Amino acid sequence: MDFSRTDFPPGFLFGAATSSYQIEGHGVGGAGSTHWDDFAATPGNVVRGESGRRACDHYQRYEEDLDLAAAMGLDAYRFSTSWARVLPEGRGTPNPEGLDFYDRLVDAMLARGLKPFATLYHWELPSPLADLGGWRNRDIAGWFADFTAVIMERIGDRVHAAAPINEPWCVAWLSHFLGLHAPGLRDIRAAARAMHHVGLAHGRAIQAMRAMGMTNLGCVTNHEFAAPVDDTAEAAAAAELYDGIYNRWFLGGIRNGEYPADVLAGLGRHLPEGWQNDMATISEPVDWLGLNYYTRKLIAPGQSGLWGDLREHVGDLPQTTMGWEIFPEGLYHFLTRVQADYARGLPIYVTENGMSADAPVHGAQQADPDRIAYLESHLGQVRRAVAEGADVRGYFIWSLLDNYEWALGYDKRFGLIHVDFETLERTPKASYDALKSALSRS
Ligand code: IFM
Repeated sequence: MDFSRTDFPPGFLFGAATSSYQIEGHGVGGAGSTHWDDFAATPGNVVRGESGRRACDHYQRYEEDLDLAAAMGLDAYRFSTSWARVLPEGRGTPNPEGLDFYDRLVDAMLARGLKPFATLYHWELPSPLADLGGWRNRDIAGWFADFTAVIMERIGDRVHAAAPINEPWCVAWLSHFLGLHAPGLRDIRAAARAMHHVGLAHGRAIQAMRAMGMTNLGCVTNHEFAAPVDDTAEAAAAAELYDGIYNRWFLGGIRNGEYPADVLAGLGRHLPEGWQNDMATISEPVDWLGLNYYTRKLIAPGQSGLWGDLREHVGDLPQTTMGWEIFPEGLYHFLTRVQADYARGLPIYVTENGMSADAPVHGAQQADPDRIAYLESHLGQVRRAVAEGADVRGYFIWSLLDNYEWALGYDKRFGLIHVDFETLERTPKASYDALKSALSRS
């Protein structure tokens, strides 16, 4: 990779990101059942019915994984805490093994000089809370604040930074309107409630952490560049609405205390009564903004004529094995947009960026030249945004390890480190070596 640390502002952090359910192995350590276990056990939802039961067995191999992260020269490690591992019933009595695990994990990061960036929720809702309506139930904000207090009582004194919820769009829209992630609902009222309650839970968690004296609290939203599929006015309107639902709803709530009018026009009548009274909590001040970015979509209106019926098309740019187009300029777009419209003095982190790729083995080495090119081109767009005034303080690669890619099971490989899911052996890929040598360059 053709860059060195001096190409970025002083103190710029390079990191890698993972999440609990995708790597830990939820079958061990007393973790409770999650709605992803239930979703995966339902035929047709997940490739081969795969779950996170064993995953990468990070729960028992975290020392080896953090050794590899530190040896790469990373400054920070973004991880998440599983609600169901800490509170198997979602509420009530904590699982001491779960608390001990995150305690050890944070200490292991610090021992290796890795700054811990914690995310409280990366999608594994405890099944007993799903039984109560999950993200459709307003009470989830309180349950989540209570979970926040329990886990942060244990590790909050040592994490460098914390954010409540990873990718609210996935938690709400992908899972309750599109039905592609747990709980697999396709229902506009459920989606609207989840779109609101996820923000409310975020705000309540920020309040809980502030009350404990924690600092450096942020949010992590995901973003997709939406372009009209053709030059019709209908396609332009569809892309604009897609952008509103995906890219403007959550940051609008969190940073401006208001939802975008174009999305409210369709979703408003499905929101819970009195939602306006929650906006002050949702917009509780944060200290940094984290952006996850991977691709662009070409958007067309759907056939039904119903509000929210939007079709995604793939253009003719090179694609990853997810079928996602590679569009680095999109990262520049979002960094400069967030700087202009939402940051107001807050620093920005790229909290996820990376690609899935199959890596042929050459000798002992997993060759992944496409990933090297992807990372290099996106880092180039970060530099471009920084040169134009965006206050970007760090960049986290998704992901440290090949892992459980949700509904796509173990087929899609995002890691800098190859994982053999039979033997669980870890093998650094060529991208790992390329990054390591770039980070050591002076
Ligand atoms: O694997 C996911 C992760 O859980 C959230 N952000 C996108 C990644 C790739 O799909």
